[in-house]
Amino acid sequence: MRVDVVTIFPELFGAFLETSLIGRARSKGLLQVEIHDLRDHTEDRHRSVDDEPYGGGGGMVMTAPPWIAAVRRISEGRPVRRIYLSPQGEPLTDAKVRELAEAGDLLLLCGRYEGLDERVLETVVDEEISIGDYVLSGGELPAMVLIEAMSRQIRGVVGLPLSVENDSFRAGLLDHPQYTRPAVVEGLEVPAVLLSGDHAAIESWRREQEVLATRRKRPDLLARES
Ligand code: 9WO
Repeated sequence: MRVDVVTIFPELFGAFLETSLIGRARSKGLLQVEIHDLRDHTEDRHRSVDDEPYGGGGGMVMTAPPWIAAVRRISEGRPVRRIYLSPQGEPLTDAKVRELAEAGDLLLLCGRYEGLDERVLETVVDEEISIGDYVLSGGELPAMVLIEAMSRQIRGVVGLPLSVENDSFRAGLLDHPQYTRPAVVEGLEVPAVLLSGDHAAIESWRREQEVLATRRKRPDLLARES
């Protein structure tokens, strides 16, 4: 899968793209990520990308022409889903991540300031996605969240297929608690069943813990199931 990203802060993606999971996916050829500087698609001497909002109100709005030029040039002649990351978007869920990971190539628009001129959305954006109900300073972190979540769903990216299969949300439940050495921490022991060697008992304990954790921390997930 190929993901193109348009931003005025391309350097924000450097360490992210080189690090573990994403770096491995890219070097295996399973994921291709191309970062584009919006300013490379401006026509004026100052490479400007923002202007005052019509109607006043302060702050700055990103102008339409560089965005329209960038998106058209990058997606020319191939099918690409063009996605704007914004708080006004459709909420990102596990199901949506899986859908996008299988959808083919994507182009992510990372806005800044008070957002994009609405005519960009009307002409070169297919959908708007939100990673949660809060406002950040731009769409770059949400783009990285989306890329990382999708990359985990691409076959061969995560080492053991089991570790994705067992992920939280696969069954609509939260994960069970996890323990590793040492056996005692601050006087707290590991649940005895995990040391029993009884794999069936361990499995049923884990399933029970998943339901208990979900009921206690995210009852809305159980309500959604039934
Ligand atoms: C900034 C602002 C300042 C004064 C009054 C209103 C305002 N709205 C915004 C705003 O929403 N800016 C956004 C910054 C414009 C689009 C890029 N930015 C962004 C994306 N912030 N948060 C996101 C985001 C994206 C996806 N999921 C969650 C948050």
